[in-house]
Amino acid sequence: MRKVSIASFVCLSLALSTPGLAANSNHQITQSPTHKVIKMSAERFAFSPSEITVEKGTVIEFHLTSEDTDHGFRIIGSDVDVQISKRRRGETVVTYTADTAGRFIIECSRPCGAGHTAMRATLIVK
Ligand SMILES: [Cu+2]
Repeated sequence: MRKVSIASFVCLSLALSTPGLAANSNHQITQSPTHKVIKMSAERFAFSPSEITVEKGTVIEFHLTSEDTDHGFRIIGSDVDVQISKRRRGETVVTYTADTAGRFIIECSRPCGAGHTAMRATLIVK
C-alpha cells in the first residue's frame, strides 16, 4: 500500500516538473511541416507546371510523368536527380523538403532532344 502511494507521488511530480515538455510537444504539433503533393508532367521541352511556389518547410512530394520520351528531374543544388520514364511507364515519386528559402532551378537531366538544355522549371520557396 505504501509502495503504491510512493509510485503515484513520483509520477505526479514528474508530470508537474515537465510542463515545458508538454508545451513543447503541443508546439511541434501545430508547427508540423506541411505536406504537399505536386503532379508535374514533362514534355519536350517543358515541365508543367513550370513554376511552383511553396512555404518554407513544406515537404513536397513530386509525382512526375512524361508525355513523350524519357526526361530527367533535377533540382539544382540538391540531391534530387531522378528519371521520368517515357509515357505510360508510370510515375516517378520523389520527396523534397523545401527548408531553404529562395528560387531553385529544376532542369531536365536526361538528354531528350534539341531543346533539352532549355527544359526548366522554377521552385520558389517563401
Ligand atoms: Cu531533357
